[in-house]
Amino acid sequence: MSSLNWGYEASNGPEQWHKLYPIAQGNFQSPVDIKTKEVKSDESLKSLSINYNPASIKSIVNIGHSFHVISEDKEDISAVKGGPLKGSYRLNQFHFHWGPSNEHGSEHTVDGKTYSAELHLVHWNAEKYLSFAEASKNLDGCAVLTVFLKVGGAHPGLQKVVDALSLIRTKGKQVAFTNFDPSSLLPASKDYWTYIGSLTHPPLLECVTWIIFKEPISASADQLNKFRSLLASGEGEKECPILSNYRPPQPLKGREIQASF
Ligand code: 3UG
Ligand code: ZN
Repeated sequence: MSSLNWGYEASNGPEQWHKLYPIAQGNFQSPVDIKTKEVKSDESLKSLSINYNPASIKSIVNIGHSFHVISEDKEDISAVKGGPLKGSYRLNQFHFHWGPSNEHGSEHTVDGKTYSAELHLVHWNAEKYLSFAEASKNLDGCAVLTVFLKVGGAHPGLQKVVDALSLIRTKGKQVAFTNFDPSSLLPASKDYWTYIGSLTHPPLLECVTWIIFKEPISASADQLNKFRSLLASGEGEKECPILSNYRPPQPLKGREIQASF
């Protein structure tokens, strides 16, 4: 494994990352298992204020181990504040994690239960820092809103994303993806758990206030299968589908998880 080719295979996957990224064994790593009996209900947690503007969404790109839907990074046209957050956090991109079948795929788990996939809406503290890169070097630098996906009815908002995947089938492909409302991917209930942790893949920086919605959204088996039809290989290379891109839960190491409810 070189710093350029970490991945999710046995040879370059989560069990190997610590060799190049020693922080993989740090004290604030993500994801974690949420043990609901150990969670503290926190009355002082304010309600979240989520303000997304469909005009902030610009493009979708295949990055080889996943795909990102990219939000304009210029101003706070799409941002989240309140809840456990001090200040306003600007949307940078959103992406999903999934597994080889719908049995596994989420990164966080709830009382040991895994979901089929997990959505991450990634934000950075633009009130305090100048860029995502700078923010990610600080414990209060980033905030990731997280939504679990379970198999059920097709999700209309997700379908717009899924329909774009055929245009970015191979690594490095990027196309315009505009006028999409990220709020369409949020569950009805805004009840959440929150804790301090890390990015879930290299560089694994400990910079994230995780905000995890309790209520999952549904996605159809067809929609989830289309995640697995994306390729990790470039155009003209031997086809290699992205079957799995989740890290399993890491030790909590004394951290507390709070509930908003
Ligand atoms: C993320 C997450 C990232 C990363 C990562 F942007 F959102 S996650 O939401 N899965 O925790 C990054 F590593 F794990 N980065 C951002 C990748 C390298 C560049 C900076
Ligand atoms: Zn992620």
